[in-house]
Amino acid sequence: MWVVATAGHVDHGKSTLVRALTGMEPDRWAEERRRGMTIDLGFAWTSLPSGATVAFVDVPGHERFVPNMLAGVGPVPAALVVVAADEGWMPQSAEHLAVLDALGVSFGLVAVTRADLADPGPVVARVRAEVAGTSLGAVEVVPVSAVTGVGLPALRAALDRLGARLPVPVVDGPVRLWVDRCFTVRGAGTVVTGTLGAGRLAVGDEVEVAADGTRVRVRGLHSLGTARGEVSAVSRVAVNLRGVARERVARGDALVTPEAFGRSELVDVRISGAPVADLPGSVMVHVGSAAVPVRVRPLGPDTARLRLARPLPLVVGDRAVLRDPGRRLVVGGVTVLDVAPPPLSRRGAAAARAGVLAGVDGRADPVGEVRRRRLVRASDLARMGVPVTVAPVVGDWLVDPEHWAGLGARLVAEVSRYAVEHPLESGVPVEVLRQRLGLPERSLVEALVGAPLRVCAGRVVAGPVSVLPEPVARAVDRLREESRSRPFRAPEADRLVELGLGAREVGAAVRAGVLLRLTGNVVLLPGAVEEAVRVLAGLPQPFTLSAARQALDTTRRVAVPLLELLDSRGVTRRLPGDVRTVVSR
Ligand SMILES: Nc1nc2c(ncn2[C@@H]2O[C@H](COP(=O)(O)OP(=O)(O)OP(=O)(O)O)[C@@H](O)[C@H]2O)c(=O)[nH]1
Ligand SMILES: [Mg+2]
Repeated sequence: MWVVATAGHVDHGKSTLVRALTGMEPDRWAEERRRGMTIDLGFAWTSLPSGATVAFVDVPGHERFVPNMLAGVGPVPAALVVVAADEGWMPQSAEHLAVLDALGVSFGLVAVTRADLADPGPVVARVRAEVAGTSLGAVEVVPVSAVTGVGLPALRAALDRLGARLPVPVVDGPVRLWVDRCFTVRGAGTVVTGTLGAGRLAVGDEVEVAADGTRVRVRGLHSLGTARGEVSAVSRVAVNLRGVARERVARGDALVTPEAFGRSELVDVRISGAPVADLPGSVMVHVGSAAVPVRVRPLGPDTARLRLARPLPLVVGDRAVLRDPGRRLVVGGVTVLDVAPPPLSRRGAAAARAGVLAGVDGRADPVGEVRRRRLVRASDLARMGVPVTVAPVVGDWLVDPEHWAGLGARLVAEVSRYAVEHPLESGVPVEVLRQRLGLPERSLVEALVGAPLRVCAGRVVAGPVSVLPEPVARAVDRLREESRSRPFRAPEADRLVELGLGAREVGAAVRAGVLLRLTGNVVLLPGAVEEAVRVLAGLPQPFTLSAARQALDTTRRVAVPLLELLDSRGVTRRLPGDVRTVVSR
């Protein structure tokens, strides 16, 4: 199926043409039929000579209803522009064309309607000229009369040619269905409709209401008035939702594949059609079927940061329209460049950001995106609409190679620095390195470690690799758990045996640096020594063995060799009278 939206000035014959092509009534409301004027979006469809189905989203042409028009064309990438032969080019002909251009719509054709009322020739020429400079470019222009039927076969053939040029939809991709209508059906509940541009929906699927992330289940599906078990893009679709109150969903919301989209309130964009400096500070942004107030913060000559009044499931490359509702004026087009931009808190950050954005064009650029972000999760990148082509360094973390090399160098430096700061410890806790390098996860530190450094029992240590047998590593882990509350209570000999730590195993653990031997089979965890110094330094100086023992909450069995070790390392000094002081460092 192809979906085409109409566009054009009020009363130029859009709805009449859709009616003539489809035999269906696009003006759904009694008020519309009474006034002979489209107010809200209409939907109709027909088969073309090729056998393909084309569905129309018929929009209102009246100036007052431009927001409805925007909701109709926003999610639809092809347009049927209508201009009346007897009236010619009019204000909303121009405004609707500006909207299509702002959205970057490049597939379309023009019908010069009411050709029975005036010679369409001059209007055909004018329209060609107006359209040529827009994203639509050179389009077919077909004169038609809905009254006499002249030109309708040619228009059908032209629609077929247009449809054949439309890009093949990504059916395996995530769904983002912009809601253009929402209503209740007695006995079925809430139904929303929209144009499914990518992906597929099936009855029973779980989808997310983008506005608040609520998960809902698809209870039923209709396409072109027929119940369906599954619907693939491109398609008009009506989705019956289970357990959602009618008030919870509205035009401008989107149903999305769970977890597949972010919610952006801050986006960096390129502006077309007007210098950024000329934009009003607050306008409406129209994207998909949504219309949201935004604050515009100029960055570069054609780039800006938009702050949205409510979050939207935007992706890089999304096109949107900026409109000033007060002046009823389209003020610019938008291409989304970044849906999760960095804060601009430092001085000069805005100018620097403008420099970065100058080199970004809204096309998915995974390598550039990783370079700019330096470190990013593949899943987050995918949520921004950027396909992941870069291999992760660990888990789903993608890292810019240059940044990674820099981190590696810093890691080595931090390990050396820590060794100087903490001479009694063997190695640096991975968590300490994580914090010093400002990394979000420990696994990244571990992935950074390379020879001659290695990770051993939660620490990055230098030296030859001595592989600790798995059972020994596990036993040391248990020991670490057990001694957490009383770090200076060395495990008794029989507890070591119970844990499977015989003399040989203890020896291996000591060599690997995960246990510290005070004497014989009196062992502590390496961090305990450092902690002991801290505790002892807090005592009134000098202190006795007994005071040290009590402060450390341990026994003579540990306290005696521990203090001797500290003496030998010059951390404590033994004074006459069997007292000690901590040597200030
Ligand atoms: N003679 C003649 N009249 C036409 C033709 N097409 C439309 N009309 C008339 O033009 C008037 C407006 O037509 P609509 O189809 O309602 O125009 P529209 O563009 O849908 O208008 P809005 O939706 O309000 O923007 C109606 O009275 C139609 O009967 C045509 O080809 N020939
Ligand atoms: Mg109409």
